[in-house]
Amino acid sequence: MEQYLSFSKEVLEAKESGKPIIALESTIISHGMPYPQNVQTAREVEQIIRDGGAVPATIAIVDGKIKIGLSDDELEMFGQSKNVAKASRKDIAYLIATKQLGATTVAATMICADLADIRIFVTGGIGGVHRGAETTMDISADLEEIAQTDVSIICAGAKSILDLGLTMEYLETKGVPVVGVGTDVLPAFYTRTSPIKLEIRVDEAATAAELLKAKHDLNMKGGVVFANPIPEEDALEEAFITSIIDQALAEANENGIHGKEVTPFLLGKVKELTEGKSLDANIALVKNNAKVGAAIAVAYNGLK
Ligand code: PSU
Ligand code: MN
Repeated sequence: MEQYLSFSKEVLEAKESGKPIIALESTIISHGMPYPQNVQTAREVEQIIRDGGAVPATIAIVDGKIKIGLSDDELEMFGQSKNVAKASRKDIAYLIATKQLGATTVAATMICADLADIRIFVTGGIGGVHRGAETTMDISADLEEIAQTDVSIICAGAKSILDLGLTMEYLETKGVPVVGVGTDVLPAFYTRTSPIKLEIRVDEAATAAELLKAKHDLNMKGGVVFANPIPEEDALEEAFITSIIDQALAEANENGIHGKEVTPFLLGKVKELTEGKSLDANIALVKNNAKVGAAIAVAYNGLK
């Protein structure tokens, strides 16, 4: 395994001293946000995690290895996104074998975090069941990964570019707990609410940590999704974002966008149509997730 994993000094020291570590993905940097906001956000998110008493480990594939913790230059390189592949589960081995740069999705970041024995992962939103999946079969590999890999995610729910109802059905079938953080309904990324009720809610990081401990002690595989709503002051107006998402979806259809290009295309389109408001919201919610994630990681570490 050492042949494939390369830890940053900061992460290595955290491992040795038993500090809580939080995984971060790199697709959000290379394919989820434009430069330079992506790099700036990545740096700020890392700092929020440090300020919260945990250690950030941004994960990516570089030069035939899985990097657990990126240097500042590497963050910059992934931010400028030249020749960086979007790496999901299916791509990892190939990108390693051919020594190409890979920005890891939620699914791939979970696999790498698991190999590095990191159990908590902060990001913006997870992939899910796309609208129209009953004919396209476009279901993100993120869902299958959450079902089988023991890494838990703090996110702001899923975006309504997806079919949220079908995404929840999929997770329910797979037995993935979706936990509302201070909420009884699934947050929809840009907005704090959706019509979908959640059956599990936590209001304290300590409760989240106890839940993770029980799951771990019971040897239950798979992750937990902590759905943490975007802060009120950063949320977008629901009717506004809904009409824009509909427009972005229509353009994706007209342009025949499919496969791994769908999510980056929609994110870019939504940003363009909202004149950057979606990007501001995205940045704010990731930072908020970092804060909450750090608190959960610290509490969980305290139970070990
Ligand atoms: N949602 C976002 N921003 C992102 C992604 C999703 O708001 O950057 C990325 C994540 O890396 C996620 C991936 O794992 O898109 C899902 O892509 P796909 O639907 O192709 O599996
Ligand atoms: Mn897909």
